[in-house]
Amino acid sequence: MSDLFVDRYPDQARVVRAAFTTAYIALGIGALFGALQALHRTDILRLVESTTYYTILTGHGVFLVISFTIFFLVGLYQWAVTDSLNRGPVDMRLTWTWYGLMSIGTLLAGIAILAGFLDDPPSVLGSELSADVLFTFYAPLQANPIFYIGLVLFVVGTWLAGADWFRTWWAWKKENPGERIPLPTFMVLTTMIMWYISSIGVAVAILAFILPWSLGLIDSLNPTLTRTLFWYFGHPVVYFWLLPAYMLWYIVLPKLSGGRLFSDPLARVVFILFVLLSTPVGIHHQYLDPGISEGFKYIVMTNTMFLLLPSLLTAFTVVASMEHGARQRGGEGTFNWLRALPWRDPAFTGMALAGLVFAFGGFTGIVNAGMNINYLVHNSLWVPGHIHTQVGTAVALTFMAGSYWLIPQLTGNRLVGRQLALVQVVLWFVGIVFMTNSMYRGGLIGIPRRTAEPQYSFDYEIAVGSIPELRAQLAIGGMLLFISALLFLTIILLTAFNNDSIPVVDGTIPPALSGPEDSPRILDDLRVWIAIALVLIVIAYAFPLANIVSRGGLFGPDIGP
Ligand code: HAS
Ligand code: CU
Repeated sequence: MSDLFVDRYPDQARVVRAAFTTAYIALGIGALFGALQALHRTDILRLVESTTYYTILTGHGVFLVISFTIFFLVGLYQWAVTDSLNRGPVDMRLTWTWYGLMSIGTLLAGIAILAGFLDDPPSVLGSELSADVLFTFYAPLQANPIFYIGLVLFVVGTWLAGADWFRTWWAWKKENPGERIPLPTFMVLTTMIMWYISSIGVAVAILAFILPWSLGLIDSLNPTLTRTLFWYFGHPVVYFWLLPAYMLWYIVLPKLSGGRLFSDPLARVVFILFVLLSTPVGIHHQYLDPGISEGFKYIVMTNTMFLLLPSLLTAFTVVASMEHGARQRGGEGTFNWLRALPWRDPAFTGMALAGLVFAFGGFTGIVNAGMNINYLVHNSLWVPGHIHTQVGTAVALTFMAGSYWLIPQLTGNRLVGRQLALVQVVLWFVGIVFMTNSMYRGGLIGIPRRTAEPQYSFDYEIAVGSIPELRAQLAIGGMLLFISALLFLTIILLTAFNNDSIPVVDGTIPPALSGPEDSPRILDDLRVWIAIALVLIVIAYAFPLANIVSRGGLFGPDIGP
């Protein structure tokens, strides 16, 4: 029997392919919207009215950071659990159920958003079908109920996916008593624990307040409360996008570099730290919100600074693994080993460039997290700069690079156009450098985010360039990213149909240099970490939430008749 995943687990490979296909379709739509925005904002080409800009902006956000990232995640995690436990799910019907729920949810939310393009949208469930509420969708912006119903189905789908993987792991545990959890599965389980704990926030916000309000069942809500519940979920969700990329950096990148993961125990500690610290930090998105006192914001700032630790540990472990690989390949010297890395491999180069960009995005995250300096950058174009280096490159480029390695194993087909794939990942890197450089600099001089009409056409000379120069950079960068996304989708499509070929890819994962046996077993005792995580959340949120509700009421202030 061949070693290929598709030959060992044909049924599971089918689900992973389905999830990836949905992710790629979302990527295509999101990328198109991104290109339209870049040209619109910079006033280079305006294909839509400025009011429709917000439909496009919502679609860009939702299709990319909710559909693309999370469908890729479930595909990747399905692969990781199956491959590392060496067994399929307990019941494939559950697997297809979560995929189905997530797809129906996406379809409903997508239809609600796209209806914004219609001149005369139909009325559904008592209001006009539209959802121009941006990907952060908190009140007072209101969408048609269909949008929220879609989101709820989608999230329930992800919960069932997690249940599916936990069930598979429990079955494996019975068959393999006393064994350590294989690292990829450990990563899946810890990510899902973080997701269960944090997505409760958005579920409560939607089911208890926003959906009834949009259906007309209640006529007011407390916006600070729904915003706080949103951000309770809104920070951890960024790690829900990031952790599958981390999985590829820890599991696949060391191998592609020609070596082995430096330390399995450190990787486990990193994922545990994300379980503990991802949630009690959400208020760092609300430093400028009135209604939450400074003291609570200060606690959250401290937590956020601690949360840098797992990423700094990752920088160390992943680069150490790359260096080990380079030295196995004959690399020498303090920095010269970098030249021994397999730079002609698009999967490797894409992930390495994504990591490099992530370092810069991480530094801007530290700027965001500072309570005082946040006042300078909040709601400016700096924030989309941060978003595009983080989820738009660290995550998206890693997923594309990872696809070049995974798709041949999932289809049994050889990757089409390896050279072109290399061009594609480099093009993304160049595009993002142009675009985010412009966004960061524009943000620092006060250009706002989320507007179709950034009124900055006056002749404002700054030391390093002018407004027209910043605009040109943004537009050029945006176009390069769009071309790169199209190239990626073309390569994947051609590969999917490249049937009569032999895939030349080795899907085996070598063991870590320092394995799980070098770490205490308590790392695998997930209950301990869940308990500590919950305590930290109570400390960070109990008082602010009580405060917000006591002042503004559960359903908004009682302002009388
Ligand atoms: Fe953030 C806003 C703080 C990480 C996403 N963030 C956002 C928003 C998004 C987002 C979408 O404190 C906007 C939300 C909105 O619409 O309003 N963020 C942080 C901090 C981190 C951070 C402290 N963010 C992320 C990640 C995201 C993401 C990851 C998506 C995936 N962020 C904030 C704050 C705000 C914010 C405030 C609110 C701003 C405002 O005012 O609105 C940290 O997790 C970052 C830690 C990272 C590092 C980097 C370590 C370096 C590594 C590289 C290794 C190198 C390799 C390659 C592998 C310290 C790991 C080597 C290559 C060779 C060639 C050798
Ligand atoms: Cu955050």
